[in-house]
Amino acid sequence: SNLTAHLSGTLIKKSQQKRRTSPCNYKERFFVLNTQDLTYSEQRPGKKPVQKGCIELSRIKCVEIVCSELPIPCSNKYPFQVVHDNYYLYIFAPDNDCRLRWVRALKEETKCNDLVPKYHPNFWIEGKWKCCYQTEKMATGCQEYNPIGYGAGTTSPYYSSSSSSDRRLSDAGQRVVIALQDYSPHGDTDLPLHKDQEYILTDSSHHDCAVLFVQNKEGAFMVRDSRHPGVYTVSVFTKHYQIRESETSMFYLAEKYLFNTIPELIQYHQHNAAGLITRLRHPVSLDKESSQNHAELSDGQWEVDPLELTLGEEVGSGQFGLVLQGQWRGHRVAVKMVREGAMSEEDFKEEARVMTMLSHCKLVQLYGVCTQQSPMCLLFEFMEKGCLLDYIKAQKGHLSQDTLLGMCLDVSEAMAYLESNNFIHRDLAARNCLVSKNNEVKVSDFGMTRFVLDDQYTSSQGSKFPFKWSSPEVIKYSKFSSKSDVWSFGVFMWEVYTEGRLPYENQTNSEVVDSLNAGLRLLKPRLAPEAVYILMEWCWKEKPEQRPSFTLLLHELNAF
Ligand code: 4IP
Ligand code: ZN
Repeated sequence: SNLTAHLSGTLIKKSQQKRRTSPCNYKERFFVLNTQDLTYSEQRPGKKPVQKGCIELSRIKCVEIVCSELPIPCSNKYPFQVVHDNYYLYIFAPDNDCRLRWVRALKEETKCNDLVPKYHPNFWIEGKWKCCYQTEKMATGCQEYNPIGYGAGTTSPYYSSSSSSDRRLSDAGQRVVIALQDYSPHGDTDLPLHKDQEYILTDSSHHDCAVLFVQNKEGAFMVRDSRHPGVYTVSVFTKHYQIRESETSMFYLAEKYLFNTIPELIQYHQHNAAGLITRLRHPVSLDKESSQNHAELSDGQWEVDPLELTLGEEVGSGQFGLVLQGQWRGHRVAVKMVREGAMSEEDFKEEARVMTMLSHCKLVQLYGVCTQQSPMCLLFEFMEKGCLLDYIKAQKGHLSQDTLLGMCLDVSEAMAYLESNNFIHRDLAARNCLVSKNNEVKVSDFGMTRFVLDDQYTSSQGSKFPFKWSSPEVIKYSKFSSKSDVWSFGVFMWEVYTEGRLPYENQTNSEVVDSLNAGLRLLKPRLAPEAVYILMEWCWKEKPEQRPSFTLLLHELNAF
């Protein structure tokens, strides 16, 4: 077939860095694929080409597109990989069609080889796999390899990939969307997206255009494909904004706020109106099941029947009021009684559904809410040993290195989970973590500051604002993100390793801001190993994008 015909053309290759001393460079080469091998040569004007390399096809273990958000340092922007022997050859095509031609032809020629079951969808760069953060170049892949067709395994519930030559599915009335840029998967259920490739929506509700805003509320929004192919629109109640792409291939709705991916953009505007008529408050879905669920839930699935709840003694007090011990359906629970006027209850009730769905062994579980009575109360998992900050102070001098590291690990696990769910904590600190009967540390009060009505607490001008845990961009522009959580996590680690000291002990808030601006950071706690302090400093990078993700932090901490 014409797929297997000899294919040739000029592409750019990255040096394979076979030796430790190999340079990292990008060279234009003339590639030729025939039935035996893939060769590349240097073309010299007016002279015979000189062959530089030859890869026997039988030695190839994987051929796939590379999905990466990293800037590509050569003029061809469409990377693919040829894995052979113990080497990764990265080749860059000038456009996506060209890339797909090569990938398809190479896959066709190698489909009967001894192939890898899994591959790495992103680059190996600076000693790490960008996809899974493994630090071993020969580490097993993190994504199922699909030897037939390009575009990797289809594990996502939302998308199935289709090749552009196969339009039968779209003829059957399904919706086809086109990826605006490469997207590399961050979790098992994530599907890599390849720029310009078509995807069939198997769950069209998420993008259906003929949406009536059933929830006729300010801030109801949805992302849909517009009438123009490949263009997305965000509809906010009655207004529609087109998602635009900047010259630097970033996405934006409002000019000044640029994002690498559409999910990041949406997440940001869920918290910040930034030029829109309102922030994106209520995602609207046409999915029958979920809207039905929503209806069911609003008359009470996470709604706790006060008759099922037995209240016990007081165990403390929190941001919203008293905390009591209680008993509910055989669980020991912590009941937070919400003081009148302390919480924006309507907003919270809507969010409670999302929050009860967040469930991880290192997160303090929200079981439900009791809104039928006043004051409203929230039911949480009961944590026998109370607040982590008090716990470490009380144990001062008796905490082993393993225990200290374990606390950081527990919390980074919970935070990696929140991060993967695009959920921002906004107030991570030792005082907001709790200790279980088995000494596990769990993260509590995630996202709750959004419902606090006390200005002194929520405004960065306020006296109760958690300044010393806040990143510069939060202090300056209230720009919250998982990366601002990462900053707070650095401070949290510092609290752990100082056994509960107050950060910047003798400094006022404005002195703290001045010293951060001057590039100063908290000093290394005596108990912190050098490697742990390096992680802290990494969390305190001025620019949010230079800070590690929680997935990466978790990985690093696990390696100690
Ligand atoms: C060379 O760098 C070229 O990039 C080679 O590519 C590359 O070989 C070498 O990588 C790298 O050292 P210099 O030109 O600066 O010597 P090409 O052969 O296309 O010129 P690969 O193996 O990528 O073909 P190492 O890893 O072989 O050293
Ligand atoms: Zn990987």
